[in-house]
Amino acid sequence: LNRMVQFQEVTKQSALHPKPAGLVLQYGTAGFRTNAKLLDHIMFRMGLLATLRSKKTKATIGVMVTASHNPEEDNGVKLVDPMGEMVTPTWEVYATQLANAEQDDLLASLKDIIEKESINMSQEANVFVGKDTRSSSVSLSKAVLDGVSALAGHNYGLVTTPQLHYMVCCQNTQGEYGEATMKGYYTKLSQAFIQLTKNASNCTDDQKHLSVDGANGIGALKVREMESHLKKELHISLFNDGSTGKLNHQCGADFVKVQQKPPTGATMNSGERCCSFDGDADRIVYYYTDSEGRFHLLDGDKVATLISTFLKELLTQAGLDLEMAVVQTAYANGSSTNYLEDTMKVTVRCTKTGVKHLHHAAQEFDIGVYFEANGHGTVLFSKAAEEKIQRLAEDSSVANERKRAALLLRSTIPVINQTVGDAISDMLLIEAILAIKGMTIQQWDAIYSDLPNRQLKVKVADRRVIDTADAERRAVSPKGLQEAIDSLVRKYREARSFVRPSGTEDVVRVYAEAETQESADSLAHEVSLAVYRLAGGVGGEPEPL
Ligand code: G16
Repeated sequence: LNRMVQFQEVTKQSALHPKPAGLVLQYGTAGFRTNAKLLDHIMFRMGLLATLRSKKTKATIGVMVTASHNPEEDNGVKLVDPMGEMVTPTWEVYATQLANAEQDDLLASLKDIIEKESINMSQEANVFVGKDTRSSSVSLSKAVLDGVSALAGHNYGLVTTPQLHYMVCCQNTQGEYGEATMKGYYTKLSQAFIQLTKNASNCTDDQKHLSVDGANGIGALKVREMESHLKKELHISLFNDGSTGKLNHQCGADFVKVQQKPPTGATMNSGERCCSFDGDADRIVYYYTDSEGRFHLLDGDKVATLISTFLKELLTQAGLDLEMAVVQTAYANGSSTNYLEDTMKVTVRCTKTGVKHLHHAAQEFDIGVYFEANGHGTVLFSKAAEEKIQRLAEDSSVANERKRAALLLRSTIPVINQTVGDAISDMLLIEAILAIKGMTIQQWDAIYSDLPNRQLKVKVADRRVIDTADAERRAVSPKGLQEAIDSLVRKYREARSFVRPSGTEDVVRVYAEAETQESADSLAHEVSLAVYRLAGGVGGEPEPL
């Protein structure tokens, strides 16, 4: 009977969230993403699916309503699995199936998933729902809750994406990872930060100052909430705080990374350290302008290098034999990969775009540092690694440099949000490392020099005609495209280029790097033309830069 009542409720509620007939959407790189007007039924159905996933795993599941770095008019939804990671790929397939079932087939599609996964419908469910600051997020998160409503749910309201991942993990580890409240999150991270920065000597007020671009989004609100917990150990000047500007418009991590220029709204003094979050605060990039007014970007690759250098030095000093690797994607600047492999001698892995792929690869190591060049990433410690560090830190026979290194490693772990990339947590970690190493942003930038690069987008009729292999570094279809790219790349020194269909926008992305900016720009343009001609471009041939 219980089950029947539930299904009746689904039918009743789903009528309030009807699917536009014929609309087909895919669960992409980070969930569903499109114009907010097309998403009401998707949200309702993801509420249903999250409830099923919760019953199946007997654990709390998260649903985050956000379109992250995409424009304010867009929205989207990502599902969060029990340990705070992205939902497992088989369930992405269910998500697409459920999202695209026509209104009359919804119940059948739901039952199909219940059967395939042998879900016990009388099992209790718990779903955490969060949303970003987009105006559409209010009604869309209500639609999610309607989907969950037959069962139990917890609405966190406004949170950053990584905060929601964190809450889910805390809840499912019965508090072992932390307390599943906002206060718990701020307290854990800020106390760890304060503890860690005690190891920095002679830190001046200037060095404690950081300018933060909040992308006019949720990250800005949450940095404000965090500040009082930091006990003046970090002085933050916040701009693009959402009070006037539009979300992600001419600001935020994606804008800064792709445009290679400062966000609007920034008041930057020369040499000053600044960073940008994206619209749901799971990415961060740093930058400064030099005395000649030149802009210097420190992207996810530079962040990964800084963090892995810091950790590797400590591991050596502590005499700990733990295998550390850095996980990147095809977008990683060639100079960063060379530096990591040849100079630092760390293992480097390359995966497809999407933090879920990097996260899994990083889990294979004692310590896995993963960052996409766009600034999305974190550090994972295996249980065994955490235990080894803990034991050494507690060992009273260990002294001096070894002891200090072990204690530092131990205090580093709780600053990090290991569930997913987190701009706030990454910011605290980077700030702590710079303070401890007594390093300026210029010194950090000088670790290696980026190869000039360019990212472009090409509109095509159907981006699915592009198929890639080798972690998206080669195009296997359409025919002739990879050969065309190869011959264009050969024209330039130190050049590399690849193309891939975006999973969050209806475009094909083009990346090129080369010895000079002129070469990178012209290679990117020529590859865009090849995509346009061979993959069904629309809207006119791409113009040169
Ligand atoms: C999402 C993913 C990232 C990915 C980015 C761009 O970021 O979480 O892993 O790099 O989309 O993906 P694509 O090139 O496929 O459009 P976010 O910050 O928007 O959630």
